[in-house]
Amino acid sequence: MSLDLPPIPPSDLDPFGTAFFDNPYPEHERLRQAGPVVWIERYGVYGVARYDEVHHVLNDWRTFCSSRGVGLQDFSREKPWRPPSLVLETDPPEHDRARKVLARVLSPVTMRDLRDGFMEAADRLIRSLVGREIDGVADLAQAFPLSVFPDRIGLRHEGREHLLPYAGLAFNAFGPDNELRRTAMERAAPHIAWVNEQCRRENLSPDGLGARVHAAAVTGEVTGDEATLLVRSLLTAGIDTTVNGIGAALYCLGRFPDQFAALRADPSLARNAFEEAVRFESPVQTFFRTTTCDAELGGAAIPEGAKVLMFLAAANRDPRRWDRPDDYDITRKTSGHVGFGAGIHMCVGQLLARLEGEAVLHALARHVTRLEITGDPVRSYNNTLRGLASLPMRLI
Ligand code: OVM
Repeated sequence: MSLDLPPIPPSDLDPFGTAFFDNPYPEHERLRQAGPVVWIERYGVYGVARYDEVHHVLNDWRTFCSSRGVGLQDFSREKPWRPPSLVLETDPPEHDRARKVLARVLSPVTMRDLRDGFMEAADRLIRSLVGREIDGVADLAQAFPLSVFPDRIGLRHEGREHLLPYAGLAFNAFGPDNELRRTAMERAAPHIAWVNEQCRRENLSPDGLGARVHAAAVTGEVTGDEATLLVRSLLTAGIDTTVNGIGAALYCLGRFPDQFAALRADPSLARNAFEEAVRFESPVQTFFRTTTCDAELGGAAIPEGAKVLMFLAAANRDPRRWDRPDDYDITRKTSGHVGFGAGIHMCVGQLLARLEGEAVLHALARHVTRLEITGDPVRSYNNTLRGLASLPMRLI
């Protein structure tokens, strides 16, 4: 036993339990205070909750790899529930080839083409909701992405109801074999079958983003089967994430009326107001990495083959990094938050996510004078995603 490095404080927390999901903030503070690295006894994994260590792990892919899975399961010891993602669950150099294709499809040039249509769609949706009692989740946070994303991908209309359950399953699958994950797996078969089928070139409209992923197979950059798997990444990561991001922004603007007033006074703050909601709520709460060798982290010794759980949400509110971390402030300098991750795996769809968020918040700023929460928000439980199942509200 090595005595020259400090012991790692244990934690009996269940970071995938509903009690924690109901109010993670006191536990986040306890984890940050315990030390730079903690030992999560229940699952036999290391945890990092301070900004510096989370940022370090995200930026050292050689030591903290993704190819053994970014959930609790170690793919080198257990069979993954689906063929691994070619971007999320790979390391360089395989990762970089796949990433390049998606980065091109989700580039600033693509955003320029999508922008006007997204702004108009958000305008129309918000105008249709003003003066009504609505569910901010179903009628807005889900309705907006579902009204733009599947069409732009080039998906057929029939079966789109599989998209959110499939994403919910994929994000639950990163967690332990708890009731959330088991229940999702029991119901998974029809969602998996539909999504996998839609990823094929012949099932995507020729003018959509899905077809543009398949265009990379024509030039030989990837194989046809790889292109199909890359479209699966768009369908897995592209919808429930933005639903929860937009939901987070609505929940923030409802709880902090002075911030909604500031947004109305200056609608050009819409994009930063969305970004700050991603920092504040962190729709993607956690990801894991696996050590490729014996490593040192925050002064602690971590053996090879260990899982390290990154508490992205805790890093995004670490007082060592952020002033007034628990304030939702739409004028804050948000850069550096890890709500989209960091390093080589940082969200490849972040421009599309921001465009959706900006479109919704810009429309709210122009068409809504009051945004009121009118009933109890209902939480949605997922091993990775933080968000609401329902948010009763009135737009005036
Ligand atoms: C993927 C993917 C990427 C990011 C997040 C994610 C389920 C999946 O490539 O399939 O969450």
